[in-house]
Amino acid sequence: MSKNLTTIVSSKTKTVEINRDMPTVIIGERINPTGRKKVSAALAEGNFDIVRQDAIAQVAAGADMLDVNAGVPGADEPSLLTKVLQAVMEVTDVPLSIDSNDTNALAAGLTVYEGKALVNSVNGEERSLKAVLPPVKEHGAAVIGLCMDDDGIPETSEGRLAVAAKIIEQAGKLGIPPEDIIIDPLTLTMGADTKAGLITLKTIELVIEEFGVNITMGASNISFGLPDRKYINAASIAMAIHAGVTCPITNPLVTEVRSAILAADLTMGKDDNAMRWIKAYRQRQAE
Ligand code: THG
Repeated sequence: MSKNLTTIVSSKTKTVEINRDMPTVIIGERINPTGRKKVSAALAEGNFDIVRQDAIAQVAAGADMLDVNAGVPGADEPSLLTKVLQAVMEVTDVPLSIDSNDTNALAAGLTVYEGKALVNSVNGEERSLKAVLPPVKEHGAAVIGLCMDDDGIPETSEGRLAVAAKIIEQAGKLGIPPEDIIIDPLTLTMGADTKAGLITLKTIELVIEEFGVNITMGASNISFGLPDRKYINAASIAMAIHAGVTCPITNPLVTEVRSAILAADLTMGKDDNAMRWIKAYRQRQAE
């Protein structure tokens, strides 16, 4: 039996536990200007109304955590990300994932965050490990480790496992335990390579077998460029949960996706007496 480590994240008032025996933790993906012109424009003007609405709506739809990305091209990201985080903390009490490629923005986000954050992300590049892991340790945060390094994204699952191993080892040297590392096998679109899903699923299995850590993924990436994305996202997320994903980044407002997650949890024995399934059904009926 592989290990089943528990990751704990928190807000000021709420704690979320992540492990493979518990219901899937949904990390809402929508607070992200990428591909959303209106959101980019609003953020650039310092208007956070859409962000607040996206936060409230995702939590109402079942998000257990929210991913917060403020990557507007040309903006001062450390400053913008801290403001967006503060806006989200004003309207919701779920723990947050601080999402940026800018290591200064991640560090700035950690200084305003109240609770134990999830930092999204570090990867196997020397530059990333050096810049991201020390503030994660300093703030006692958890961190997502992406399976890519200075040579890019390995094509094979074994290659991605090796990057995960390197991240876990480097973090360990700084005193960050494996419980505080959530591995992302990386999800490329099947619109470009129809073997992409299979590689991701196999990576999940290998990483769990070896380390027993929690696994996330940008679950919607898998369908970029393809039509009828919601059906692809729903089927693939259910399979990923079977493989061992415990905290996918996805859109709970898409009923097909949220239902697929609940159905997968039910099938995996993670929904006692089908209470969560029935509650979600009643909520939809009431709307
Ligand atoms: N791994 C980790 N973090 C990540 C990703 C990952 N963060 C960002 C991203 N990938 C996950 N988040 C999203 C957010 C939105 C979409 C996909 C992934 C998406 N949005 C629609 C689009 O672009 O077509 C538009 C949404 C809208 O207009 O409402 O698909 O892989 N660790």
